[in-house]
Amino acid sequence: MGLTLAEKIIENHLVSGKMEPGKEIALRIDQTLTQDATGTMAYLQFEALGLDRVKTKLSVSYVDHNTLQASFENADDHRFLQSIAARYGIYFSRPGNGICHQVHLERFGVPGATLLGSDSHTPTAGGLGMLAFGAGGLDVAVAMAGRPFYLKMPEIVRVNLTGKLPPWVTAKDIILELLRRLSVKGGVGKIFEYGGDGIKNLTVPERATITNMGAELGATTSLFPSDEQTRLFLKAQNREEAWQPLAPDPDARYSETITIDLSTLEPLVACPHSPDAVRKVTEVGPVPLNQVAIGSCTNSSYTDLMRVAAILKGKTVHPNTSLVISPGSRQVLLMLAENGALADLLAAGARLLESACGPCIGMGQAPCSGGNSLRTFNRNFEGRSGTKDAQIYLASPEVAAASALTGVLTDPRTLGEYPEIPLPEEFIIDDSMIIPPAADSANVSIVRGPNIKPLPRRGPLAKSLTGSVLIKVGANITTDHIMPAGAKILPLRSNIPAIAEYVFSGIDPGFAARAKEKGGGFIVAGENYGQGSSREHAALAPMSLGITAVFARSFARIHRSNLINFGILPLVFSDPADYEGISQDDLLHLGDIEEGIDRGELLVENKSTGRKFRVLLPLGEREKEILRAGGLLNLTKQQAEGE
Ligand code: MIC
Ligand code: SF4
Repeated sequence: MGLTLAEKIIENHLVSGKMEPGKEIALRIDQTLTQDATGTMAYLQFEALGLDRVKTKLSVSYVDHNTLQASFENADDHRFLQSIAARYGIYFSRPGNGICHQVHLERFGVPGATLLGSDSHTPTAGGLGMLAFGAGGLDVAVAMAGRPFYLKMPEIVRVNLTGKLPPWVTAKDIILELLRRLSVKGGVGKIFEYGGDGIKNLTVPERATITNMGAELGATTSLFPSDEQTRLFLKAQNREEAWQPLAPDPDARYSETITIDLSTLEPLVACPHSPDAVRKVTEVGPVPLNQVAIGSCTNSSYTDLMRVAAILKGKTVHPNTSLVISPGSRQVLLMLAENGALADLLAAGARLLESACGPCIGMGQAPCSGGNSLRTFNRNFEGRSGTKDAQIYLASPEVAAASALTGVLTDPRTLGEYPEIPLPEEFIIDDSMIIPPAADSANVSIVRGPNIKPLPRRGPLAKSLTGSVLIKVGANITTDHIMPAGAKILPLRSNIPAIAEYVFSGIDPGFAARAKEKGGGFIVAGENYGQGSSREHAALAPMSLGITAVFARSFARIHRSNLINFGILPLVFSDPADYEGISQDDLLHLGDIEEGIDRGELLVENKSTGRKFRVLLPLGEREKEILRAGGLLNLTKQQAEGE
């Protein structure tokens, strides 16, 4: 029987386990990436493992999230990251060089290799035929130490793209269509492998828009084959030697096949407050827009912004709408500057931001109160923009540019002829903002400012747990709800005691105080708890407040792993109805934790109501070991000492 492309790459990197869906597998990781908001913790953890140098083929540390520098914290983090990169053999992409996923695609990605990144959109590199996963910082630290990455073997779904996109309909509309069909839970436990004759016209940046937003489906990752388009992109990046052709076997077997006829698609938009609330632009109608924001790791490539420039050229942004543009990388920005497109954007009234995540993570450009903002980004969770009551819509750069001119949500097909922008034959190559690892790394001293606080540690596994339900939340709670980001909170990512004050602050400002007063306790949640970002702070900060278990109807993959990594029990209601029987402040008791970990099941007593119920704790062997050791850091150290 033939293999899918994902299976071929997995087979090449398999350290242990069998490629059977649901079974635990361990994969050798070739490359890692971190960004600053998750990187500081990842490197503190790597440091705690006591190695002299990273053991990957390539590791890159990017600075793209915390670049506002409203106070000293961000700059302290940057300096720490630069010194630690030099010390441990890591490339350092300086602030201003661009968004990690965009730059990685341009300068480092390799078809057929594995990539682990401490950011949920790491699968962007799948657009280049790379098998790329998002994970918590600690998982990345462990991979930098040369140890494998463990995951459950996903099911492989084939997404068959047929036909050709009509003018003004884009790669963003393909992934929005999938979100419309499958929802933010539709990809859990799955790899989406793209194929069909429709892919041959999609360039690597377009493919990367699709694999990037596969994260919003909850997918483990997404993958395109490595073909002529891949070769052209790598050649234009002066990296043709990294290319190899890669494709699934003709008789590969997939768990499911989804077909999208590209010629039937229309411009789509995700409405507030979820990336799967997708409708046709024509159906939603002319929503007035206070802001249009173009950028983010989803849609800020050279070709994206060239199309935007072509649409705006000679015109003026609507007086009621603020247009902000953050180019994905310095390469993109340099090219726009050299060919004059930047002048067209500025002349039209665009406000230029630096090449970074910016408004996507609430780092500035918060919309006005109650305002509507149309963005080319990938997430529109409530409050993420920095304005609690703002309404965020997600669409393609073409829809965004057309709407910036009219001031209302606009179908770009009304603009006439579509500006065809081919992939350039050569990108401007200038890696001077990427600092290679120091040659005399052993002599580099690591610089720690006052914002770099020591790693919080946790004790061994408890025999039994008694505590209060500190909060009860509904379904699809994101890590932005648990551990918000934005200009005020994000600078505290290296300072767990300080950031812990903000756990659940957007939905329950009293949470941290209550957790401290009660000496910790439990969280109760509905389905898909912890979807969205990979930030391990959504586990680490609750851990530091004494959270020892989360009861949920189901968990999102990365967050579940993060909870386990920090020794927090991710418990699943065996009868989903038991969720209804619990209230905030109920006192719960869990006995015999160790046995529960072995058996994958625990008995819970609700001391407030007298009810008893079962919860499931389905764990792989490795996950059991992590929990028994009191977390992944403890386990990795124990293993290293035993060798
Ligand atoms: C995001 O898009 O939410 C982030 C910010 O990039 C996160 C990482 C983080 O919280 O630092 C992600 O996607 O993993
Ligand atoms: Fe940055 Fe936004 Fe991409 Fe996250 S989704 S990496 S915040 S641009």
